Amino acid sequence: MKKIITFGTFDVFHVGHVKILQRAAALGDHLTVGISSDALNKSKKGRFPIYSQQSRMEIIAAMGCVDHVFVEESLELKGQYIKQFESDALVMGDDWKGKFDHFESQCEVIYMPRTPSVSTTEIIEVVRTTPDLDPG
Ligand code: C2G
Repeated sequence: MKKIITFGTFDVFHVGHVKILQRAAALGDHLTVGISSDALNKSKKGRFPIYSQQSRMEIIAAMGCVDHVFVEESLELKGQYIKQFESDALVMGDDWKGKFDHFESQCEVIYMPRTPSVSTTEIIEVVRTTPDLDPG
């Protein structure tokens, strides 16, 4: 059985997230997803995600292609998570290209092309700046 692991925040869930999870799952038989904790996001991006860690976990866990979810508490623990979940391959979007090559001694490392023209940052910006969305 080939076990895949991937990581992400998956805030304001969108089709780019769906696609990477489906494509990651298709590379093996079992998919584990590490969801960045709220605290990790705050330290990494300077703000909390829009959706709470609990909601983000529930959304990802509800996907048919996902077998297991857990909270990623620290970026530095990736090696330990790969070991703990006995992952054969680490899959990440290519915005992370080259960043995780040092895990090649532990498992296969695969970068997948990002889905173009969709991002959480852009969705937040559109909601923030579109007057027609303002109920007031
Ligand atoms: N993604 C994608 N296409 C998009 C947007 C995102 O393929 N249009 C992918 C990213 O490349 C990533 C995954 O979806 O592999 C999750 O994206 P983010 O939530 O932005 O993840 P990030 O905050 O980069 O967290 O330990 C690493 C971090 O937890 C990754």
